[in-house]
Amino acid sequence: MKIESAKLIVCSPDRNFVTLKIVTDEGIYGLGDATLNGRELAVASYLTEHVLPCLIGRDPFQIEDIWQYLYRGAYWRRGPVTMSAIAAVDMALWDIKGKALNTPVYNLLGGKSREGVLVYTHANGADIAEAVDSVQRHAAEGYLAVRAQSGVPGVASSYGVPKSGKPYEPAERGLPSESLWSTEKYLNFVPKLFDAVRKACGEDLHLLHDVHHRLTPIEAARLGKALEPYHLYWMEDPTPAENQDAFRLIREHTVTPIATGEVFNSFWDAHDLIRNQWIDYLRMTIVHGGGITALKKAADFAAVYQVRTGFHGATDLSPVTMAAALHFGLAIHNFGIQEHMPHTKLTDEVFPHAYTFNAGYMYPGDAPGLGVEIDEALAAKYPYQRAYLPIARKLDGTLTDW
Ligand code: GCO
Ligand code: MG
Repeated sequence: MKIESAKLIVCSPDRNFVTLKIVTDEGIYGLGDATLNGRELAVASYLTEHVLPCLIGRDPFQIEDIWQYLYRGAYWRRGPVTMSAIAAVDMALWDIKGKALNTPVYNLLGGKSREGVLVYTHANGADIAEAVDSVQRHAAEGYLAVRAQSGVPGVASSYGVPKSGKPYEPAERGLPSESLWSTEKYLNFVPKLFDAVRKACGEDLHLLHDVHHRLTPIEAARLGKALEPYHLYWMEDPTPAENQDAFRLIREHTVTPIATGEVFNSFWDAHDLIRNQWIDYLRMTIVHGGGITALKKAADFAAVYQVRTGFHGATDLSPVTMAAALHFGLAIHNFGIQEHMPHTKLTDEVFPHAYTFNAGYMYPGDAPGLGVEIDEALAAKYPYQRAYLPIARKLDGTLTDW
């Protein structure tokens, strides 16, 4: 079998997605996600101009060799654009191999290690009462793990809280919007939020919280300590992670579990965090981290240190990445939890898929390959629209981490 052609499908059914389709001379094709929220066309161009011409004629079964060819062969290494492009090719090749061998991708990764993939979803509210209500509604839908975010009094447009009654969506069409941030108000507020949520929801529900990279290490240590009575499943991205050593300080002060890595694009971004056991969950994602091939190596390294996976799964990762993450999570031994932020109905129509949700778990389904399709005619009705993630400023106007 040889790769005969490859093309990109850029569409915007409620939000932007970049999808790679690789077709073989035997008529089998594979899909890969190449979506990098707010920088979509950079990856599309990297693929069409520089990667796809090199794939034609290659054996799609040589997944490892093609991965090395695109990573080492470029000479210039890492970065979210490069690694998302490699990831898209990698996902499409695993999809092709599964279809060619008539088996789901989880079987190619070692087979089922569990029956279902535990997922968490997002709850949010403008204030504590709304946030508690939202957590309870998601628990009633069957979720066993819920991330809780709330508007912080005195801070307009807090992270994770939608502006209108719509579900929270990180990117917005048009130019970047600005949101406000106050560490002082946030730090005083969050323990009150989790006190209320725990009291209302009982001891058994797994609760998570995303700090979204906004605290210094010592501030994060204070938050982790203050949240200990509510035994969170994790505190996410407590501080930016360029300096991996920053997590040592947090770790020395709190037993609240720590998850990080959704913005990482290479195993090396996580290497010190894992080998020093400064984190509990690795949040890298298949689309931004170089694909299934790269993440399998990262997960196996993490397993040695009892670090588990907790992969990113926001709406900016397409159903193709979601499927890949579910096959991956079903197969690897050190799986922890998978984020599930459901896509809109329209997105699900553009990407019909075999995966399902039931009673707190997701299932990739038994279709060969990844089990996701793309309706190209429908996708063509929703062309790309420029969109950006917001930026954040402190109350005095200083630009800070969003
Ligand atoms: C999460 C996230 C996201 C990101 C988004 C950026 O934990 O789900 O932090 O909502 O902000 O994916 O594109
Ligand atoms: Mg996050």
